[in-house]
Amino acid sequence: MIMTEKPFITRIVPEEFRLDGADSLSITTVKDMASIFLSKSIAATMQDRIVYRVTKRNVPLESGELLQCITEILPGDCDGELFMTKGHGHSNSACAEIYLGISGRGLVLLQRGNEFQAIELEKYKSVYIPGGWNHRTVNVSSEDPLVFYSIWPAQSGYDYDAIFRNPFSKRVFRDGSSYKLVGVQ
Ligand code: S6P
Ligand code: ZN
Repeated sequence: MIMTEKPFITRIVPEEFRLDGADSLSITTVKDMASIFLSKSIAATMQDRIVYRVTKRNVPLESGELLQCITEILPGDCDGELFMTKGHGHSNSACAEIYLGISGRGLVLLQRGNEFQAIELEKYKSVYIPGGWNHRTVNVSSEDPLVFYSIWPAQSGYDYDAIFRNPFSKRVFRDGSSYKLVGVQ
């Protein structure tokens, strides 16, 4: 079994919203989320818009190891539905996760069966996501990016189908200078 042997550091680069020491960058556009935003027709007209960037530090995907990343969700919306991550569950449903707000204002949507919660995320606030809860993050600011740090077990895995098997009960839309949660039929 290959494990991380030596201590290492990462650092959040101020105003660049990325993790120095990360070894992967992924960029998600509206096109990548065509099946996720409610308005498929408007999504089709803004396919190249970047919704979020993730810089992640990889480690061996072994028990005991920890992954970490910075997610930057840009301000914006698709026909009023605020920019957000795709959302997922962990393939290994025993695995929890911690989000720590770095800057901006957001909401963490959490769904387990019929249970739904929306928890506000802001600078220096952490949200503990227990295993078994699907999670998605929404940028509720119309001006600033939402930036947060995540740390989770390397053996979590990503289950992106989980949000289709058990959709979030609410979506988040712009409401003037604020936001509103709208129930999904
Ligand atoms: C990983 C953790 C985050 C998300 C990232 C992007 O377990 O929850 O790092 O991967 O915020 O979201 P998503 O839903 O596209 O993976
Ligand atoms: Zn996760």
